[in-house]
Amino acid sequence: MNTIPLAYKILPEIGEALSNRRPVVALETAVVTHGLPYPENLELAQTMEKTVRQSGAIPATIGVIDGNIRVGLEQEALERLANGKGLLKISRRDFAQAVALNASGGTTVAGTLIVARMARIQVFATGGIGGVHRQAPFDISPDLPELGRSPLVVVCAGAKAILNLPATLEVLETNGVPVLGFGVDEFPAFYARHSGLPVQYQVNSVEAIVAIAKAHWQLGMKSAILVVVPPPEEVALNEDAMEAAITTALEEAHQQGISGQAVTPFLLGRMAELTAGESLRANLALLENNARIAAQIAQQLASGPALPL
Ligand code: PSU
Ligand code: MN
Repeated sequence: MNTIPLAYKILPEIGEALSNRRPVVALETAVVTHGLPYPENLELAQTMEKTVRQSGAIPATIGVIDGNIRVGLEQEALERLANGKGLLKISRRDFAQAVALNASGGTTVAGTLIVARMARIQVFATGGIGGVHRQAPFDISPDLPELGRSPLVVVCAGAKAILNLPATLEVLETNGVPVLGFGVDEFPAFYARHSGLPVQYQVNSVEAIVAIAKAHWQLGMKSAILVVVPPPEEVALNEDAMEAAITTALEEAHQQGISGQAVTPFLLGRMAELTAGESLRANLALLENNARIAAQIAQQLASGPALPL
């Protein structure tokens, strides 16, 4: 039987940083290909990379270009993902198709975790993770089981508010993922700061996050640590306005028979329209905020002795 050589490329700057134990932060690209409109998506990807650098770490934006799994994307590759046609949304099930058919696409949280793990990156910044869908409780994002098997600190603003958040927290627990609130005791609702759901534990410093992450992995746990950060106050949506828009978007998705991988992009797109761009503004600001915090965590993690991973 023929096997396909795993096409995997890492940019030299990132490879060097990793071998010298310098701080690196992984960034996803499904948010570029399927989460945000052009040109905001490209600007966002560039801003996140810049923020990571300014905060003292090397950005490793992950995606698939012409069947090559890439750790680090040059400007041209990033532009293709932001503005190209026929791009895949790549989670665990989708890599083989992309590699075998020389396709290109953005990696989701699940997809990015798989690649970051191969590259031994320990910190990852994203917006909102996937989770359990409200109308279809059997539709559980592959992000959740992947968090259960990826030893990384993942910084996010909770799970996207379009989801069933209590069920999402339950499935995180099932998968052994500690959920730490950064300066908050409540799970944020992505666009909004409050969900009414408690986090497992509130941490008030980067040092505390790193201490817990190290203990977790030294105990032999293979799962991620989820650090949740509410969106910045100035851009956060009011909870009631957000819920009203979500209800409308969910009804439309149901009426139009949207299913599978298309559900999340459809809902995010409609949210932006229904809130006259406010959800988009919040989304961009929280992504940048998360990139900055992730870089600080990466620095702190890199400053101690190497972990047995
Ligand atoms: N966060 C955002 N926008 C996004 C996503 C996350 O702010 O578009 C993407 C992530 O890549 C996440 C994916 O992994 O949506 C989840 O999709 P699904 O529900 O189909 O698993
Ligand atoms: Mn799904």
